[in-house]
Amino acid sequence: MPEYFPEVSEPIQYAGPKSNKALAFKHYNPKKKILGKTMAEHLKFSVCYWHTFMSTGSDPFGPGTMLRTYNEPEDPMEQAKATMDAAFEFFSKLGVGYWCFHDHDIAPEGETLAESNRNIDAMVKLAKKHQRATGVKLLWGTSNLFSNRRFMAGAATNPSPEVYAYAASKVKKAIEVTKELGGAGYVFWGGREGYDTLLNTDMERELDHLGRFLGQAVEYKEKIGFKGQFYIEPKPKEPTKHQYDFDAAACHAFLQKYDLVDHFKLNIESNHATLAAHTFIHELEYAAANDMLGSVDANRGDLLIGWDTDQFPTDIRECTLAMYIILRAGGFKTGGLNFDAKVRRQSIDTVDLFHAHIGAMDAFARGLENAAKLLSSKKLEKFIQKRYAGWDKGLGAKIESGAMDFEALESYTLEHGEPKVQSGRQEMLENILNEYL
Ligand code: XLS
Ligand code: NI
Ligand code: NI
Repeated sequence: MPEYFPEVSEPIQYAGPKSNKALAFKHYNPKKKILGKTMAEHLKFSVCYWHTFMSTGSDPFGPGTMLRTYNEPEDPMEQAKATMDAAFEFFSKLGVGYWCFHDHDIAPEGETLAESNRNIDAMVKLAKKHQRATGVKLLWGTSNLFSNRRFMAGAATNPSPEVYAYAASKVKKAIEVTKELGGAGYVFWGGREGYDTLLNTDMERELDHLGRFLGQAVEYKEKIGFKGQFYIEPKPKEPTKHQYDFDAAACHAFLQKYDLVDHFKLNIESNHATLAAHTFIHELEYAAANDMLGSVDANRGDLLIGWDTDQFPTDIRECTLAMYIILRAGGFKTGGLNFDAKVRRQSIDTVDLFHAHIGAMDAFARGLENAAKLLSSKKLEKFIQKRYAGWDKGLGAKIESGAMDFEALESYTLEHGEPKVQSGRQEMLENILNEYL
C-alpha cells in the first residue's frame, strides 16, 4: 500500500511541554490519568472525514488549492479507496481513537440509489478491515442530505414527498452501515432543513414533516437493533437563511413537541454556537442542564467572518470552560470531541493536517487539565452554592417545595420589607479562572 503521509514516519508521540518538536504532543499524553480516567478516555478525539480528506480548500471565490496523492486515481471508486487508505494511515499516525463520516464522504454517489448503496457497501467493507487492523472506532455516522441538487429545498422538510422518500432511504442506509461499523452514534444535522424565504414556505407543515422523519428514524433504529445514540446538531443558518435546528434550546423544544426527547442528545458545535449569537459554553451548559449533552464538534469560528469557518480549536480558555462543563456533567458517554474543522486554504501540505490536529488535541488536553484542577478546587461551585443558599432553607425551600402561593409571598414581603442584595463578584471569578489557565 502506498504511504500517503511520508513526512510522519512514526506515530506522533507525547514529548512534554519543554519539547521543541513541532510534530509532537506537548500536553496530550493519552495514558496520563486525570480524575480516574486517562486523557484518551476523557477526550475521545475523532477526525472528521469530510474536512480532512474530502475538502481541498475551495471557498466561495475559488476552487481547491490542495493537491493530494490519494485524489489522483481518476475512477471515483479507486479514488475513494485510496482516500480511505490514506485516512486510516492518518488516524494511526496521529493516534486518535475515533472517526466520523457522511455516507458520500466515503463512497461516491451513483446514478441511482441502488448504485450509491453498492458503492457504500464496498467502502464499508474496506472501512471494517481498516477498523479491525488499526483499532480505530466509529464515533458517529451520518448522511449527506444537503449537497445533491435534489435537496436544494431541504430533505425531510422538502415540499416534495419524493425528496422526503429519497432522504429517508439514504438515512436508512446510513444507519444500517453505522451499525455495521459499530458506530457509537448517529448525527442528524439538518443541512437545508429550513428556508431561504418565508414567502414560499409552509413552516408548520415542514416542522411536522421533520418531526415525523426523525420519529421514523427512531422506529427503524429500534427495528434493526442499532444501539448507538442519536444526536441532533444545532445550527442557526448557513446554507439556508434560517435552520429549524437553530440552537440547543430550539432543538430541545422541537424534540419535546414531537415526543422524541428521550431518543436524542445534542451534538454541540462551537462555531454553530457563535453563529447563533451564543457562546460555545452557553450551548454546552444548556445541553448539560437539560441532560441533553451528547457529543461535541470541536472547532472555532472567526467572529469577524460571518460564516462557519470551521477552524481548529486553539483557545485554551474556551477549551478549559468546555471541559469544565463536560467533566461536571459526568464526561462523555457515547460522544467525544470530533474535530469538525479544516485547515486554511493556504495550508496546502499534508503536514498541515498534522499540525492542525496536534494543536487542537494539545489545546483540549490543557483544557482538561485546567478544568480538572478548577473542578477539584470547587472554587466556582462553592461560590455558586453560597449565592443560591437562600433556596436551601426557610423561604427559598418553601417556595421550591410549592408551599408558598402568591398571597403567602405577598404577606412575607409585607412583613420582611426590602430584600438584601449581594454582589455577583464577576471580576473576582474571572480572576480565579485566569489562575487556572
Ligand atoms: C456543518 C455541520 C456538518 C455536520 C455533519 O456545518 O457541522 O459538518 O457536523 O453533517
Ligand atoms: Ni458539525
Ligand atoms: Ni459546522
